[in-house]
Amino acid sequence: NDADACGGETPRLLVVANRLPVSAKKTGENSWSLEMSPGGLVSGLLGVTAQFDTKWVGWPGVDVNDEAEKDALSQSLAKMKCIPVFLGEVFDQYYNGYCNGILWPILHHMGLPQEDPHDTNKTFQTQYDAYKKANRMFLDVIVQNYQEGDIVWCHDYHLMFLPKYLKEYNNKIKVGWFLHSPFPSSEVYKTLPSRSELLRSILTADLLGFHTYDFVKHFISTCTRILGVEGTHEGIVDQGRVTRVAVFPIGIDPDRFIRTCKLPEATQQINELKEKFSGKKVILGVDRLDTIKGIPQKYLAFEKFLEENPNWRDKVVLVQIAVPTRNDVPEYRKLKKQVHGLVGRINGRFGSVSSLPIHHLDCSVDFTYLCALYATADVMLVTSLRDGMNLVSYEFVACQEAKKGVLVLSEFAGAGQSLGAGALLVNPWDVTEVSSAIEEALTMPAEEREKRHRANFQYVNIHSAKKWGDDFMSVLNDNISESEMQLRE
Ligand code: GDG
Repeated sequence: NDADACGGETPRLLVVANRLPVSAKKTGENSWSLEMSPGGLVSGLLGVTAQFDTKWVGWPGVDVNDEAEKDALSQSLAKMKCIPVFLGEVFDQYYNGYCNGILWPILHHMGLPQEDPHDTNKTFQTQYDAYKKANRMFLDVIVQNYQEGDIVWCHDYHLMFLPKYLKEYNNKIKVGWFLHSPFPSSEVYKTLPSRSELLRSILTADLLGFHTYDFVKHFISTCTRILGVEGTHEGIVDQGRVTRVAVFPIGIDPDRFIRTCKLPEATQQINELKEKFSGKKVILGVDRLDTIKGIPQKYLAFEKFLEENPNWRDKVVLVQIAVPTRNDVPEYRKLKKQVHGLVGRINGRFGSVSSLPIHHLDCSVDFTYLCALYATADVMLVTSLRDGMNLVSYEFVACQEAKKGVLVLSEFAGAGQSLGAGALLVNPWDVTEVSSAIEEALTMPAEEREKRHRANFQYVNIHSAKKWGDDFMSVLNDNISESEMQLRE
C-alpha cells in the first residue's frame, strides 16, 4: 500500500458530542469570536491528537437562523477544527425535553418524571421524536463531511441513535460510543418507554465505553434481560455479531492544575483567600446546580454538623460554587429555590453579624480562581447522589500538593471506586454519616492526610484524561480487523 510505504496519511477522527468545546460570541454582523473551553473531553483527546486528525462535531451553543450568519460562524469554527450542527427549533424538545428531562433522571436512578397533563405539545412521544430528529441532524452533518476511513466517536446519552444511523449510512465506519453518566440497574432502565429501540441502536456501535465496572455490569444485564441477547466477558453477542463493552475511567490533565496553582496570579489569590478565612477551616463544594449533585443533602449534613459541634461554629466555612445549569428544565428551577431556602435557614441559625457559615455562589468562577479555591480548601465535600465519575474530586486532589486536604466523597460517584483508597467515602443520603465524616476530615492528623493524599495523587496522575482517550481509541482501532470489515461489505 503506497500510502503506508510513505508513512501513511493521518487517519481522521470525528468526535461527536452534543456541544462543541467552544463558546461563541457574536461580535458584529457575520462575525464571531470563539474561545476553546477545555473540559474533560478536550483534555481526553489531547493524547490522541498526535495519531489522528481530530475534528469536532456538535451544537455550537448558539441559535443562528440567518444563512449568512451560519456560514460566517461555520467558517470561524472550521479554523478550530469544529463542525457545527444547527439544531434550530428541534433543540428545546430534544435537549431540555428528552435528554435532560427524561434520559438524565433515568440514567441517574431517579425514575421517570410525570408527564405534564397541561402541556400536550411536550409529551414523551413528541420529545422522543425530536430526539431522533436531532440525532438525524447530527448524521446529516457527518455525512456532508465524511471521508472514507474516518473513525467516529460518539459521546453520551444525547446521541444514542447516532451509531445506528451511521451504520445504516455506511456499515464500514468504525463507531465508538462513550457514556459519561452512570448506567442504572435494569429495574430502573426498564421503565423507559422505547427502551429496546435505544439499546438496539447503541449496540450497532463497535465499542461501548463506561466509567466503571458496575455500569458495564448493569448495561450488560439490561441488554440480556430486555433484548434476550447474550452477555460475555467481551461484551454483547447478538446473532454472531459482537459489540465490545468495556470500562474506560475518565481522568483529568493533572499538570494543567498543578501548573496553574503555581502561577503568580493563583498564588496571590490563595494568599488572599487564606487571609479572608484566617482562623477558620475551609470546606469546599464545586458542582453544577444539578439534582444529581446532592447539594441539599450536603447542606443538611453541614447543618447537622454545626448543630452537634457548637465549638466549630465560628471556626469553619463551607464555600459552595453552584454553577447554574439547565434553567429551562422545571426541576432545576425548583432545586434552586430549595437550596436558597436551606442556605438562608442555616446562615440564619448559625451566622453572626461578622461571619456566615455558608458562602453560596450562584455562578461559575474562572479557571485560575477555581484552582486557588481547590488549593486553599482543607476539606472537599462531594456528595453526588449519582455521578458518572465526578472530575471535581480529581481536580481537588491535583491542587492539594501543598496542603494535603481531605476528600469526603460520595460512594455513588464513579470516583468513589477510583479514589476510595484516599477519600472518606460516604452515603450522601445519610446526613449523620456525612456530618461525622466532616468532623473526621477537619480533625484528621497530618500523617494520615499525607498518606491518603499520596494514594489519590498517584491515581489521578496515572489515570489521566490522556490515558482515557488513548485507551478508548486503541481498543476501538484494533477492535475490528480488516477481515471482519470485508465480511461486512
Ligand atoms: C459529566 C458527568 C463525569 C465546575 N465549576 C466550575 C468549573 N467546573 C468544571 C470542573 C469540572 C467540570 O466543570 C465538572 O465535571 P464533573 O465531572 O464534576 O461533572 P459534570 O459536569 O456533571 O460532568 C460526570 C463527566 O461528565 C466526565 O465524563 O465525570 O459524572 O456528570 O471539570 O472543573 N470550571 C470553572 N469554573 C467553575 O466555576 N472554570
